[in-house]
Amino acid sequence: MNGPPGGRPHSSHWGAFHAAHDADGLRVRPDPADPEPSPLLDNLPGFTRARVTRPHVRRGWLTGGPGPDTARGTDDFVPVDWAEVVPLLAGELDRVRTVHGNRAIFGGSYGWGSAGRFHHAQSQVHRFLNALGGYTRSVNTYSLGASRPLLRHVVGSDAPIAEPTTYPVLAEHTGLFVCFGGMPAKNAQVNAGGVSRHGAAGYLRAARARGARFVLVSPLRDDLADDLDAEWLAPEPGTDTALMLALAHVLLTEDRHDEGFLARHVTGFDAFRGYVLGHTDHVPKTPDWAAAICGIPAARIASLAREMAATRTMISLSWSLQRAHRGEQPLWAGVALAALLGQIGLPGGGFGHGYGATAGTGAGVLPYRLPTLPQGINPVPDFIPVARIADLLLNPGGRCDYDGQRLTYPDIRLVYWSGGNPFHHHQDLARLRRAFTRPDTVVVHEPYWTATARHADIVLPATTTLEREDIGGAKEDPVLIAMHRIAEPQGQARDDYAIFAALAAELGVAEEFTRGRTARQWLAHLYESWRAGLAPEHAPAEDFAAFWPAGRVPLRGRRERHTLYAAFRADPDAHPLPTPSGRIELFSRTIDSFGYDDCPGHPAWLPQDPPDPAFPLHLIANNPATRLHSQLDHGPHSAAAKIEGREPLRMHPADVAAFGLRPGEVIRVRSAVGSCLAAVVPSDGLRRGVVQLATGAWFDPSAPQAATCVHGNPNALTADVGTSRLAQGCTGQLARVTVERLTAPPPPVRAHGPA
Ligand SMILES: Nc1nc2c(c(=O)[nH]1)N[C@H]1C(S)=C(S)[C@@H](COP(=O)(O)OP(=O)(O)OC[C@H]3O[C@@H](n4cnc5c(=O)[nH]c(N)nc54)[C@H](O)[C@@H]3O)O[C@H]1N2
Ligand SMILES: Nc1nc2c(c(=O)[nH]1)N[C@H]1C(S)=C(S)[C@@H](COP(=O)(O)OP(=O)(O)OC[C@H]3O[C@@H](n4cnc5c(=O)[nH]c(N)nc54)[C@H](O)[C@@H]3O)O[C@H]1N2
Ligand SMILES: [Mo]
Repeated sequence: MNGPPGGRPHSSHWGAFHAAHDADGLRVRPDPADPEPSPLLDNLPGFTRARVTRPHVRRGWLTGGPGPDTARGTDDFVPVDWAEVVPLLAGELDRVRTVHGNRAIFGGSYGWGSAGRFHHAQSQVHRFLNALGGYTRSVNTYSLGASRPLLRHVVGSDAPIAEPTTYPVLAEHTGLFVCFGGMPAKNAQVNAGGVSRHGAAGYLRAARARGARFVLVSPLRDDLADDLDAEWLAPEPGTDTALMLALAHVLLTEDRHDEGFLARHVTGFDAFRGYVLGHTDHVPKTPDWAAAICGIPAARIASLAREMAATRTMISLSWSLQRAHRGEQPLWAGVALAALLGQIGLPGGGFGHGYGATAGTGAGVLPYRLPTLPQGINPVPDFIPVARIADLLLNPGGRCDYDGQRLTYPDIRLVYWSGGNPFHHHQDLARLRRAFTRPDTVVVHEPYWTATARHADIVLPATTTLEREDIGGAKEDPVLIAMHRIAEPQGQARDDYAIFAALAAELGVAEEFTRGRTARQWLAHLYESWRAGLAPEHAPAEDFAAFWPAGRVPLRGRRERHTLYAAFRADPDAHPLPTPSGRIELFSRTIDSFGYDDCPGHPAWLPQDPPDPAFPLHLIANNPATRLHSQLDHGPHSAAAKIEGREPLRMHPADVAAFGLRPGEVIRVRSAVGSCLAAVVPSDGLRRGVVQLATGAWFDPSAPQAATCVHGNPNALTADVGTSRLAQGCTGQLARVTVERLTAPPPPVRAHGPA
């Protein structure tokens, strides 16, 4: 028996656990050291369902060969053997790189895949494609598409994301949390790479017990835990920038801003002040002005600004704020507001970006890297901002503005996806379907018959982590976990590594890809070379032979008490920020020089599309409480929240009545882009006029006459446009919709069934 009784050690993005698998199914026991294990663990027993159990090739591709095909996504699949599919795919990869060049291969393959340092699907696919001569890649993420490019200009790096002030410091020092977009407990269940101790909620409770106050600024009340007794201010979605500018207006006109901090630590204050006071555009950003936009009373805006100036205040800016049209602005305005308060660099003050977004944000990070599979070198210079995938496929040779550059889209002939689900993560899925008809060949490695697998030509069955061995760890977590095999591979599923190794052998690059190592030898190699490179005070005493049966080793040196920008505050000349000015840039000459009207040189409230009476409701398409993205949507915990198999749409009871709907009824939600079905759940935890439909229900276009998606995937409704020309980030968080009753019984959901 390996590991403690009750199963073997393993890990996931939502928690560490022990598990055993036998004829009765999967039994999962959360890590005993975890103070608040995530109920997402309850989805794991779903891992045997909806599986791809052998390689499949789309019939039209098998008979007609590679080429654009509108049947992609509706055609049927032919099961084939590994011995047949490996040379077939190797031949196609070779054809594309020889005839069209490596830039014709899109290998960005964005997605979270699974926890585990070696079988990390992105590292595997990138390493493989680099061994073949490279690929067109993607930059940035759907999580933080606007943030990273913007923060590089404003504070010079992504330190607010990577190393925010840690929770123990907040729990001790913060007097007032003003949380734009909340700090949702549902999201802190998850951490990229894993989390063995869920601590965020406990630290916030400790702050509350000490007397800290919480103000939640969000259209949804459950974006902050009930036990924090928060005041709930529910703005119109997408209007936080106006609210922040009005808070700044109060600080400036009442002389509550910190002149000393602004003089020493900030550049561009004059430009920002002139804009806020209305000197440049004759529109003073007063509380009355903002109240008309965001719906929060002017008097409360004014009093909140005074409270913020009088207290040690943490301005918490959620990641969701920037996943929207012009999403750069609320983040930049939030930084500007914090700069005016002058508490940046003080314990518990300033701003944070992403508290509650993941378990790791604020937990403190290790000062060294974890074992990582090297990806090799990609000699192809072409890239896209990640959310421009449909544009790329639809417009070969087309142009795209991005962060001062003008990119040209390569002519993509082959798309390779492993560890991601674009038919989960991308917007306007009907348009993505059209985009996926354009390449010659689409290859997908998947454990499950996701919509992405169904839109491929070649589908290769991948193992889940439960069926293989790996090393689990994250830079915010205190242990490295030996992820033991829990179950045998389903059907003919193979590890991504084994699939790529077979293709590499066929293509003559086996040595480059595998270095002659088995998967187990790679684990030992990655562990030992990592351990050898660590400082003695950090290096684990255990060698691999001791680590593996022990199931875990401690990771030492995590910076648990850290204050963002403390050194910069103390001496901005000795510790300048990596911006052109060395200061926080409230006006950026660089951004200004790009001449983008959708992202000017300072934070601004940019004109919005006028409300369309045909789509009177704001849709919030946020990250789901009951699963990670689309993963294990067929698992018991996710399934339990559905109604008649449809995703729940939360709606204010007054809106339910106004639209003449019944609780639990399956209805159609429609936007200018498409429609989906969903089940009505009344809730007074939303602002009126706002509806909420989480992401992650598997896209099911099986009955196009009823709706673009009959299951409830909100990306059937969201628009495929970038945040701005600066960052081109994902804008999937918000959409304008309407709801309507069905005139016929809803068609069945087939998303989790066989292909
Ligand atoms: N409308 C809207 N859309 C959004 C968002 C939003 O707020 N609103 N949020 C966005 C955000 S922040 C993100 S990060 C994205 C998430 O988008 P994704 O990361 O693409 O979503 P996942 O469901 O995690 O997809 C991972 C896929 O990898 C597969 N997989 C798991 N392990 C392995 C493996 O070992 N090998 C292989 N080959 N496959 C594996 C899983 O089965 C799953 O299909 O979605 C974005 N989309
Ligand atoms: N359980 C679970 N946890 C997750 C994930 C998951 O899929 N499931 N995904 C993980 C990933 S990849 C990421 S990137 C993070 C995402 O972290 P976030 O992007 O912060 O998470 P979301 O849930 O999309 O949005 C948080 C909240 O923002 C609020 N909001 C939306 N629009 C506005 C607005 O205009 N103004 C204001 N003030 N508030 C608004 C919504 O009510 C929403 O619930 O979550 C991570 N954690
Ligand atoms: Mo994300």
